[in-house]
Amino acid sequence: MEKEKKRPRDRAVDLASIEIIEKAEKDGVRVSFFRMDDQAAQCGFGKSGVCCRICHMGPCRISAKAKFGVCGADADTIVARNFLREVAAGCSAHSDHARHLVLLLKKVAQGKAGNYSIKDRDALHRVAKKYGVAVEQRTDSEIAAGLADVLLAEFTAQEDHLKTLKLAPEKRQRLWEQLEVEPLGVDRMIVESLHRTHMGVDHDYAHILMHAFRASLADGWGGSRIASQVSDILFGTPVPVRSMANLGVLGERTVNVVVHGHEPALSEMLAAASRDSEIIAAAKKAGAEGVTLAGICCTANEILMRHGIPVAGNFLQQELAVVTGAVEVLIIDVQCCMPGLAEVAASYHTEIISTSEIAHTIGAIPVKFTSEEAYDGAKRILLRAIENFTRRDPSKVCIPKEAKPLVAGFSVEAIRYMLGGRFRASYRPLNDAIMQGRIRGVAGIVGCNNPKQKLDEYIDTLTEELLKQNVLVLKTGCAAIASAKAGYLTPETALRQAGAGLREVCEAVGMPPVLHMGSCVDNSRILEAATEIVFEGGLGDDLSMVPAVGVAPEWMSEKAIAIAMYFVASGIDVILGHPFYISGSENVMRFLSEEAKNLFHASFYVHDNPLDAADMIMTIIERKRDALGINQRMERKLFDMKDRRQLSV
Ligand code: SF4
Ligand code: MSK
Repeated sequence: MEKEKKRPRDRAVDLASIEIIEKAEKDGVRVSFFRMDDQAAQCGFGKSGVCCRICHMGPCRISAKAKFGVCGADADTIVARNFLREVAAGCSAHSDHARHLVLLLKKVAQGKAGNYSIKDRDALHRVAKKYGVAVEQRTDSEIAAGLADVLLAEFTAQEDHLKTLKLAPEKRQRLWEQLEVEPLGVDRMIVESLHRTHMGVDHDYAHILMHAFRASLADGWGGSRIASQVSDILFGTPVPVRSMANLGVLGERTVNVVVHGHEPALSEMLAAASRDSEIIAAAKKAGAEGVTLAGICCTANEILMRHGIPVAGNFLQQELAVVTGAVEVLIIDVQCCMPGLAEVAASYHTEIISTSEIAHTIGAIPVKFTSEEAYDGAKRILLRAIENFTRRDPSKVCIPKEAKPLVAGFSVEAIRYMLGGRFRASYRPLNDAIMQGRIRGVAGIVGCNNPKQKLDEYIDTLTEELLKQNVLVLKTGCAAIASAKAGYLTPETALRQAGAGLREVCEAVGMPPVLHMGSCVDNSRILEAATEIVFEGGLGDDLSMVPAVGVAPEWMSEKAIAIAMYFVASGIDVILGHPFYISGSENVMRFLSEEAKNLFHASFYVHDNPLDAADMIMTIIERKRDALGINQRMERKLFDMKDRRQLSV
């Protein structure tokens, strides 16, 4: 029997996406949702992780008939090796992103980086001190040069453990030491992952998985943490900022330039150049009212957090933006940029411009971008978009009306100021609210979209449910954009959904209950916020004791696997909306769900239903509260004026 055809409203929850999926159908354009249908019967061996093509005696696949590959590898070895390779790829993506930023910091220090500069001196000094780089009697350039060298050594260290590990709670550092999972240099950890999984090297699934945890720590406490810190130095530490999200941010009468990918360096320059009087005059001359710069995925998050540039959409909306027929130029760099974009763009006037040396796409126009002349390069791209505006075909244009207001920009520092005020900035009010039970705990909802799931549905349902249950929600990546589109990133809407305790605390300190903390590399900020909670005191002396959970509801990328692994290795339980490709090995599954608990005091849970996930999250949070003894204390304690005053400092 033929499978029932999916309707656009079965594929997405937001009206803008539904409208444009319908348009894609009418225009006969194949976007990811339809290509997913073509892949309907996905390979069972691949899904269960038992397909091995690591050497050319294979490919081998494990089945009831063939329990071993040609070399004798069993399902445990093959599944674990494939898994480690995914983790390594995820770590490499974040870490290469970080490396480019550190190299840019070095160029800035040398005065060789064109219009780039140190935007946030406080961040420079703050980070330098954390890494033991002298700041007294030194110029900013000298500090930046010293810091860049220390951070570059985090990638290349051969025998020393990552310095960034020292930013973790003491108890967690001791645990990593005891388990021998303290990573050496990031590059070494990734190279070693590939070596270990080469044919005929590491065959013990548990040993392989321990290295997967170790490599992931090099990402979470190394690459990702470094990327966030250096971005703050170069582009500014985010503070709360208002903006809009969804395809409706595109302009009917403006030149629409959409940036997509992950690296913030070019988009920072585009943000500045789009306000250049020469560019505005050129746009007007071409018959447009101006230039609209908007973002997709995590580049969107980077320039949203720092400039309030609007967000056109999350991962599965990248092609939909093109299908509106109203995008003059879509600029891509690295990670999550679909190769299908060029084919979709061929049906419209949109030009796809790729700017990363390491990422070319057939059908996209490669434009070399150097830091030395980044501003002029950004202007050239904008002028190209303006020229292309004259080729826009009005008969093909359909811009949905939907765009929701939002507040983003919640860095760890911004949260500290909001909680305590400028002069008494502190996480104390948050810790107190958790101890008193008004906030039950914290959930980090992160990650991508995946056409296997209805776009944003799981993320939105889970967010709504956790707010009701008085859980403070931290967001990054495409999950944050989903919440923006659903209206949860405005304090007003989210507060209406929040339970009484959470609402009371958020109103008292002037903080929304859903906090957008940045891009997927900024998941390190969630770890940092959890670490602040530990340092503040009263909620245990390790991350595993804090009533906090990580969730990746609609994840798809290898980076998401690396993130999930470093959360667990840091002591924070992770709920996945769908499983890893490991079901072919009972041992690997047991190791990640049970043994990890013994080792790291955290593990993985899979729930394909968001309400079941919410139940699991509440169970974990309440278990941790019980272990801390704060549930009993709360029963005895009535709120008094002193408590309230503490919350409003
Ligand atoms: Fe097959 Fe072993 Fe080669 Fe993998 S490494 S392809 S299991 S022979
Ligand atoms: S962009 S990794 S789809 S969050 Fe960071 Fe979104 Fe996931 Fe890419």
